[in-house]
Amino acid sequence: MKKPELQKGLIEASIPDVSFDRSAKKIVMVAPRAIALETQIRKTIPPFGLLTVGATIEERGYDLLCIDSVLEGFEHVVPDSHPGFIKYGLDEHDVAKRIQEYGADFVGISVLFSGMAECGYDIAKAIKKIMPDIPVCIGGIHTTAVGKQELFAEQPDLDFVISGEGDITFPDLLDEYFGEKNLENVKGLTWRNDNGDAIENPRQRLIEQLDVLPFPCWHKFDMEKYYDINIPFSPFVSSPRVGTIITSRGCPANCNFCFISWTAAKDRGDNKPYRTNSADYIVKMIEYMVDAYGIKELQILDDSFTVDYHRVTEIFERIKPLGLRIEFPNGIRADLPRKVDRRRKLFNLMREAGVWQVCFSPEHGNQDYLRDYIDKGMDLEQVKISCDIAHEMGFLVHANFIMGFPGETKELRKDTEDFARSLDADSFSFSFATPFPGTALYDEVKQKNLFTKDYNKNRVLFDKVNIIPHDISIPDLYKHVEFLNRDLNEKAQGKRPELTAKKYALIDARENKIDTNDRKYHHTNGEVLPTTANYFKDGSTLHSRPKSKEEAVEEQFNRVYKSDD
Ligand code: B12
Ligand code: SF4
Repeated sequence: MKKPELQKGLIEASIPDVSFDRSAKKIVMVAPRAIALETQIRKTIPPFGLLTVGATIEERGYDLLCIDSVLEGFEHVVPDSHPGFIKYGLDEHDVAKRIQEYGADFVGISVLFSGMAECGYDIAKAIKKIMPDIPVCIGGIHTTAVGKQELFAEQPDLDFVISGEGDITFPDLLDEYFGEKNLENVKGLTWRNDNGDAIENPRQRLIEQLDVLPFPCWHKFDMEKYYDINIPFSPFVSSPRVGTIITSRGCPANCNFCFISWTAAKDRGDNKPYRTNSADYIVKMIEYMVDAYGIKELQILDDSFTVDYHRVTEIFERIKPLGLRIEFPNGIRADLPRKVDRRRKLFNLMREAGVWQVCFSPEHGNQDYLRDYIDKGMDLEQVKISCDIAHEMGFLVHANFIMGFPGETKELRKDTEDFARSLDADSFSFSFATPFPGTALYDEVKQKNLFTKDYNKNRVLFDKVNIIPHDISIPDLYKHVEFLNRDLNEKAQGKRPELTAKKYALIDARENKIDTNDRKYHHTNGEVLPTTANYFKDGSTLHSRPKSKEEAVEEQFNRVYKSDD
C-alpha cells in the first residue's frame, strides 16, 4: 500500500523560534481507560483529541508518543468501585510505567467524557508516585467544563489544565515550559504559581480556519489493532477497515443538555462555536486514509455534518469513486437542508456515495417542549419527511430520544412515546436526560437540587438516571425506558426485514466481541420477530436475553440502581 505524505498544517510557517532543541524533548499524550456500564459496548477508535493535538506537537518538532489506554488494554476489563460499572483499558500503573520507560519529559492527558476523568487523575497520581518531577497537563471536554480552582484543589497531582482547544495551546505551553517559562503568556492555561495558587489565564480563541491544522497523527497509533478489534462508533460494520473522521467542530444548535451547543460555547466565551474544514481538505484526508490504511468504510462523527449544503455535496461528489460504505452514527439533523427538494438531492447523492443508514435525533415528541425547553429548534414534521426520503433512498433510519428531563410529566413522556411510535424508523434508542457539566441542563439540575443520591460527576452516562424524575419513581423510569427500547426495536425490525436482518447479522457475526445488551442493539438474532403480545408472554426470543422481560429489566435495574434505594 502506498504511504502518501501527511498534509502539513498552514501554521507550520509561523512556528516560533525557541532556544532549545524541541526534538530532544519527549512528550507523551495519553487517553485514559474509560468507566462504563457493564452493558455498554466497548467501542474503540483513534481518539481525535490525541490525533489533533499530537499532530501539532509533532509539527512543532517535539518527540511524541501517544498511548490510547482503551486500545492497548482493550481486553483488560475490571469491575469499578460503583455497582454496575466497569473500567476497561490499561490501568494507571501500566501507563505510568510506559511513560517512565519512554523517558518522558512532559505528559498530556486527554479527558474526553466525564467517565474518563477519574481514570485521568489516577494516571497523574501514578506518574507523580514514580516520577515526581515530570509535569502533567490535562485537557479535554470534561476538564474544560469543570471549575479549575476546585479541580486543582481536588487533584494536587495536576500541574496544568488547558481549557478548550489544545492544538495550539499545548505546543505553546511546551515552548514556554522548556523555554522562557512565561506561563502567563499561554492562553487557556490554568497553572500553579510559587504559592501553589491556581492561576487562570485568559481563554484561547477557537481556531477559526480548521484547515490550518495538519492531518491527524494516525501513524502514532497501532492502527492495525483498531482494525483488529473493529468496534468503532457504530459497530455495524461489514469490513475490518473502518475509518473515522470529524470534519467540523461545534454545532449551531442549542440543545440544553449538550456541552457542544452554540449557547454553551457562547456562555463559555468562545468566539466561533461552529467551524468546518473545507471540502477539499476533507476529501484529501479521506483519500489519504484509503491510500495509507486501505479503509473500506467511513464513519463521519460530526455533531452536525450537513449544515453547509455546498460543502457536503462537494465531499460526496468527490468521494463517490472511492466506493466506501458510509454512515453518520452520531446523527445528522433531520431538518437539513431546509428545502425538501435539496434534501432529496443530497440524500440521493449520499446514496450514490455509499451511505447505508442515517441516524436522526428528534429527542422529544412534544414540539413545544422541544422548541421552548430543550431548545433544539427542530420541526418534528421534518423528521418524518426525512425518514421517508431516507427510505426512498434505501437507507435504514435510526432515531434517538431522551426521557427524564427535570419536571417532565407523564403526558410529555407519552408524547415522546407516541411520536416515536408514529415515526417509521428502523431502530430506536431511548436514553436518559443527563446533566453533563458545562450545560444548561446541569445548571438547572443543580439549582433545583435534583441530582439523584448516587449521582457521581465522573460516572454520568446517557444510560443512567442522574436526575430525580418528576412524577415517576426512578425504578419505574428505568423500566419504562428499557421497555420502550425493546418494544420499539422489536416492532421496527419487522418493517424492512431484509435490510434489518442484514444489519443485525453484522453484529451477530461478531458476538464474541460485542455485548448486545447495550440499549442500542436490542435485536432478535434472526429469530421470528416477536410481536409485543408474544414478547410479553415469552421474552426468551431476545438475543442475549434468555430471561423473561421482567427478570431482565429487574436485573439491569438492580445492577445500576441498587446503591441508591
Ligand atoms: C467520538 C466520540 C465518542 C467516542 C470516543 C472514542 C475515542 N476514542 O475518542 C465514543 C463512541 C467511544 C464515545 C462514547 C461516549 N461518549 Co462521546 N463523543 C464523541 C464526540 C462525537 C467526538 C469527540 C471528539 O473526538 N471530538 C474531536 C476532538 C478533536 O475534540 P476533543 O476531544 O474535545 O479535543 C480537543 C480539546 O478538548 C482539547 N484536548 C483534548 N485532549 C486534550 C489533552 C491535552 C493534554 C490538552 C492540552 C488538550 C486536549 O484539544 C482538542 C483539540 O482542540 C463527542 C462530541 C464532540 N463534538 O466532542 C462526544 C462526547 C464527547 N461524548 C459524550 C458522551 C456523553 C459519551 C458517552 C458517555 C455516552 C454514553 N453512552 O453515555 C460515551 C462513553 C461511553 C463509555 N464510558 O465508554 C459527551 C461528553 C459529555 C461529558 N462531559 O461527558 C460528548 C461531548 C457528546 C455530547 N454532545 O454530549 N464518544
Ligand atoms: S444537535 Fe447534537 S451536538 Fe448540536 S447542540 Fe444538539 S445535541 Fe449538541
